[in-house]
Amino acid sequence: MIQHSGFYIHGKVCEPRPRKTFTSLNPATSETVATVCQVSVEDIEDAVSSSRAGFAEWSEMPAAEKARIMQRAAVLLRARTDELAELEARDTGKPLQEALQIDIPTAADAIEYFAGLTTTLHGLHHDLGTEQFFYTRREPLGICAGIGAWNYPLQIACWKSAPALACGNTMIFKPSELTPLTAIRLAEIYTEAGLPDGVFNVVQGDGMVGQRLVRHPAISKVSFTGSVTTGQQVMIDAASYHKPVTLELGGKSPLIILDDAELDVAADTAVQANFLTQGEVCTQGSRVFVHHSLQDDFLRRVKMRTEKLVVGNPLDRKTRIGSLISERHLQKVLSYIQQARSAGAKLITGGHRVTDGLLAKGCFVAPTVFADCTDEMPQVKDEIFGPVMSVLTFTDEKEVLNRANASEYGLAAGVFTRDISHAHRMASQLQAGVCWINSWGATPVEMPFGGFKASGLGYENGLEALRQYTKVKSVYVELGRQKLSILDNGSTADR
Ligand code: TXE
Repeated sequence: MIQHSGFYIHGKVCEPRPRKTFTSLNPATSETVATVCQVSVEDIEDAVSSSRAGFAEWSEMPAAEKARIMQRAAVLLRARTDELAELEARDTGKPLQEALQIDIPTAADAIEYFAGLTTTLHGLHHDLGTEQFFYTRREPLGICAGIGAWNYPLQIACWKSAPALACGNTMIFKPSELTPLTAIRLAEIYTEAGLPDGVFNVVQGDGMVGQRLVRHPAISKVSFTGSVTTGQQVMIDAASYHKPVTLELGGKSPLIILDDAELDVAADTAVQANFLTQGEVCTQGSRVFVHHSLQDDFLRRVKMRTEKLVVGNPLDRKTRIGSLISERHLQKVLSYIQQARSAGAKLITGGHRVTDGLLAKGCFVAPTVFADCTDEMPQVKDEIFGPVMSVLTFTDEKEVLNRANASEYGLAAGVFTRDISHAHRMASQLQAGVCWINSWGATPVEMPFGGFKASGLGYENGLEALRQYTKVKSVYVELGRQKLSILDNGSTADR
């Protein structure tokens, strides 16, 4: 059934005037899931005015009350897991099973965690002797903009809104135009939980709408998830207004398997690290460096596991590989597969579009593994954001560290070894914001998440996120009489 979706301003869905609309497609079937109203310039002004009013109320509400509202929202969100997961699967093409297990629970985790931190926000008091002291106040920034990507739409909306709201800010959120639906449900849930009107507004539209938010003088901060190029543009636009940005961008992350690794665990994890959400994950472990002595055993295991993954209708619970987000993105992924072949990489499995039966209407690509890869090959250097694993070999630790770090990106990295001291030594040298040891992909909300180099700026999650959404004011207090050097002529007689 085709839905009609508006945007969400001041506690309600808005679509009063005739408006420009765009459609949100289910990429697995090419059917329209919803027609969505694109906001106009006036609508953005309405969202800002509403947010201003929301800020006046929310920033002054006692922290415990804020926490209770956010906790209620987390409970409501969890209670609607089935409905939200299905909507997310239709909007993104990802397997329903994943949306049930990852997208919705981790979205709720974020709201719950930051609800708990709301009452812990505090400044400090510092004595400077007996007559002076200062204290600090951790103040909200004001109206924040959240701009989302299409791979984890609801999770991204929660990773951005939960810390922002916990710190007393309001947020205007713009989901990706490719996945506009669950953000509206989140807004409805917040309202139902008791969030004052205007504290979380959702606007809909393309990059121009995103840019208007970034350039709006009343918006104090931008948190963005998306591509490196757009992230750079966001930073340039935000710089004109001196507004801080948090950027969560792409990656080309190395997963390193040392010669003493437990090979079954490494193979299981490499498959998950590459093929979860059809590889449309910023932390995809797409450069797999395996010690040369293990290559054949590793490839055998990976091939067997990969070929068991069911490519199919995302709504079928057995499906593990769903549809890519769009025909355009599908063509990009297929072009990288072709380039890998032309560059001499050896195809181990996959390497083609899947068009069996009804899948022909969608954007399905078989999970693909290439061996005999070299660092210069296009599929090894560039972020593909699709189900393509490149396996490379190495002989010694120094070499693999250099090669792993020789990337413009620095989002994630991982090491597999039984020697835990060795793993820690390597983690300290890997240029990545997140390093996993004998694991890949876990992003518990308690753990700061952010990229080095071109992969981003700032952090989401963990206590670090609170710093991204507050400013510190220092208040200096004089109890006696200030010593004024400019007036100090050695005598105090005339004072
Ligand atoms: O991203 P864009 P796209 C990578 C991945 C993917 C590529 C392109 O490699 O293939 O990016 O994806 C909004 N000012 N990632 O085209 O264009 C836009 O409307 C403000 C990695 O979707 O960056 C959308 O809401 N906003 C990533 C959001 O930015 C602007 C996840 C992202 O769009 C804007 C997704 C502007 N000037 C893609 N232009 C990750 N980090 O995981 C566009 N937007």
